[in-house]
Amino acid sequence: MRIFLACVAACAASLAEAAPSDYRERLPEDEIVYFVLPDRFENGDRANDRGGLDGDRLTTGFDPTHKGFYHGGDLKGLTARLDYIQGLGATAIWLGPIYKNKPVQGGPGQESAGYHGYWITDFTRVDPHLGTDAELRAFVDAAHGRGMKVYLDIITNHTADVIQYRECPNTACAYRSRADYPYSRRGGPAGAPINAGFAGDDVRTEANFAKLTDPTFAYTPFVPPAEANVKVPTWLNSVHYYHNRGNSDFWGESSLFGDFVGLDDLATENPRVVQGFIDIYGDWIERLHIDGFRIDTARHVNPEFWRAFVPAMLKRARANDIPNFHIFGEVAAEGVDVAQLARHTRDDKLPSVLDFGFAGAMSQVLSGKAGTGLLARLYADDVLYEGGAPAALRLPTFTGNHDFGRLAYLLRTALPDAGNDELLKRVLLSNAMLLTLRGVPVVYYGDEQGFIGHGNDQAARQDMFASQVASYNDQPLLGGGSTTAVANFNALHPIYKELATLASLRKQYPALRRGRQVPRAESREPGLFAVSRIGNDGREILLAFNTSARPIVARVQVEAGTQSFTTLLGRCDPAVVPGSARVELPPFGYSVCLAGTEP
Ligand SMILES: [Ca+2]
Ligand SMILES: [Ca+2]
Ligand SMILES: [Ca+2]
Repeated sequence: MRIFLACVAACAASLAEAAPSDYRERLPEDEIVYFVLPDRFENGDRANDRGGLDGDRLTTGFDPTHKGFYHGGDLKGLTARLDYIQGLGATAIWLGPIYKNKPVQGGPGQESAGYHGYWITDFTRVDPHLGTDAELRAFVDAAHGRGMKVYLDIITNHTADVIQYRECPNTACAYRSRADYPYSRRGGPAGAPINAGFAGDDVRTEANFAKLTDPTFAYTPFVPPAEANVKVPTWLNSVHYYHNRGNSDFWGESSLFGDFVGLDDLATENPRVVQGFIDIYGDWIERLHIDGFRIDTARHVNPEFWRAFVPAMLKRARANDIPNFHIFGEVAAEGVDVAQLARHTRDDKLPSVLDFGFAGAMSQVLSGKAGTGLLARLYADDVLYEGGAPAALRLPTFTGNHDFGRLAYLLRTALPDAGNDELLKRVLLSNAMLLTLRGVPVVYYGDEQGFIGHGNDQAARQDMFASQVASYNDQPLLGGGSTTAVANFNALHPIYKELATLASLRKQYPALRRGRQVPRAESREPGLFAVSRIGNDGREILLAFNTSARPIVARVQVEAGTQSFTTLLGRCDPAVVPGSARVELPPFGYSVCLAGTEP
């Protein structure tokens, strides 16, 4: 086995050397994605830390001691760390939004900064905190030079919070529905008639929206004079292109028409808005030849928008010789709700969606709150996606993220009595599942260094470079003696090394990327989960995982034609009875077994 693993590393290295010239030929399911928030990764230029602004943190947004402000990371720093990212086995980078943001938002005492990138004012240029347009180009070129792809994070649902409403100067504005505040009356049914002839927002023509001239149907929206021209392109500065109905309560109609905590919700039914975003993001494809988009808040935009936007982006990509441009949407779903995810591939025609079902199932299965049958059910539902099970091979899978928190944090919360040793075993097991089961694995930066965190959102966005945030630095990392008070780019970290090994296997065996997945074993309680991945050549790879704290010995069904197994990882019993193999796993252990005697 040792000799063989050496071969895996050597083979993978030679593959990687051959890769750079033809990275564009790889299919989306061939990638291993690394998701990074550039502000939190590496500071390559201290001169841009304040984004070219003067003043305190409420002006510049910069305060490296506060988890809600800019910390100084930038594109130059990220570019300098590409060796580290590629060494992990990642083949693509999902870059958090890099467009110019409103530096600081929030009421008195509630301020925080746009360090995360989701509060855009200028959609056409790089935020000065993160660097320059030229530095973004240098980053993309450097990644491409290594055969790595770059996916940009895009937003069309909202801009920064610039528009305010006269009716609620000091409080949050509650959502006002189309029934209670119709487009046809000012400020409610008893108000003056306005917008004569407007046929409703479901008649999505320029002629119809030309009749929606008065935006005071629900609230009286206005832009503070100092921010009158802050948005780019300039059409975005008109309140007419927004819904202006107050804050979403993430329920019913408000999910599409409400402001995301004050962020200005765009009227994405309006053809001018559709064309505006086709131009904005088509231009980024043209300028940088990037390889795909991750779409933020996709479920808060109407399906018709995506049905126009997605084909336009794919066309633009093909015109720029990017045949495998990947687009995946964020449909933030609670728990395991495949129907909701799949709906957005069928109705919106999104090519793919982030697999929130996998994430939801993994936190339950890995914490022992659910048996592995939950995963079996998840995969059985793959047929619901547009394109069925083959389309599910392209779903980006993940176990934690920048919004709801890292898996290690979720497991610690679910298992308060578990020590770090057990937590580490559970995390290592989760990575084996992430890298070998169907879907495109996404590693959230810092997971590979044993980052845990104390919560979600800001608490899950630790610094890779030496942090000054007390509530990050007070926590020992998994798998080593380090904390976030020092830089963590340790290629010898046990989680990093495990991921690199798994990534090598995934690159070497197409069945782990493109092979169909056949269910083999599931359990009502924590215990065995097994599937086979079967490639075009018919050769089987048997994957077995033990989510329980006790050893497992069991027999699982395998292909009738499989006559023996060779160990790729863990321990594989070479002897096979036609149609049945013996599986033996230690607590939280896993095995990857290849049919046949030759690796
Ligand atoms: Ca910097
Ligand atoms: Ca607003
Ligand atoms: Ca919306």
